[in-house]
Amino acid sequence: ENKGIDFVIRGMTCASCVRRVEKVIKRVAGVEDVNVNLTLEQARVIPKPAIQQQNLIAEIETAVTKAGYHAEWLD
Ligand code: 9UX
Repeated sequence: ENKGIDFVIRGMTCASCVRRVEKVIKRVAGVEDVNVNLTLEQARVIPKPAIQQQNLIAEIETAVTKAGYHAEWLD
């Protein structure tokens, strides 16, 4: 089983924002794939197998913050 991990993403206002956020999330080790939805202000991350979810969540939140946006895990 490899369920997606969902985040609220704040601060995106255009399609280039979406591409930026997708790019920084994809660069996080442990991320298999990501899809960002501007309208919903959400990202769905597919983790690589056998990745510690809590570590991955923290790393994604940090990476998105460094890019100038805000990510918050959707429990
Ligand atoms: Mo679009 Mo987003 O011109 O930071 S890239 S607003």
